[in-house]
Amino acid sequence: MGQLIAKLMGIFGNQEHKVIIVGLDNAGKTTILYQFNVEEIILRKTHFLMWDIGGQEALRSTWNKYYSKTEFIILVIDSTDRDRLLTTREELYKMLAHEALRDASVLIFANKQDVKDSMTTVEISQFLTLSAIKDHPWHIQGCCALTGEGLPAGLQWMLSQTTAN
Ligand SMILES: Nc1nc2c(ncn2[C@@H]2O[C@H](COP(=O)(O)OP(=O)(O)O)[C@@H](O)[C@H]2O)c(=O)[nH]1
Ligand SMILES: [Mg+2]
Repeated sequence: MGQLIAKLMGIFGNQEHKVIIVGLDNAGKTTILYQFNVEEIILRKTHFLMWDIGGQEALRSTWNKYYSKTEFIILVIDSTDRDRLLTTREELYKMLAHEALRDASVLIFANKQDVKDSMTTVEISQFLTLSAIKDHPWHIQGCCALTGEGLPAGLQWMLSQTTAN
């Protein structure tokens, strides 16, 4: 369980950042990781270790085993899946309350923006009440994992967070 997907994106000094990718099954996590291959240039000064820890219900209870030393949580959302946004919301707040994730920044990918009638980032932000999250830096980015659109912008935000502190 929990497949280590290490993407070496270049190493700058000893900078190494652990990223966990979470989200319900079918959100687009695997597709996003596949696209990250093309992000080497943008991120060549930073080395992100990406963990895709699976999203099926049975796996979600194991997420906390992977939290230690995590600097970034990438939460991938299927923006077409209105029915399960509540579940995502519950999982998000559970994670944010976890001690091991106290210092983690959260990047939310509102994926599948190419699909007509998908929820917008504004709708998702409101539903997840992101503006109420004061104790973690967070950012929401619309994307399409199939084309990669939006992914560089999300990763740039992560990069800006690594240099911010
Ligand atoms: N239309 C559309 N389909 C997507 C997008 N990202 C992923 N998918 C599809 O959604 C399904 C689940 O994607 P996958 O990466 O396996 O999700 P995971 O379970 O989170 O790893 C696959 O059929 C993907 O092709 C997207 O941005 N747009
Ligand atoms: Mg997958």
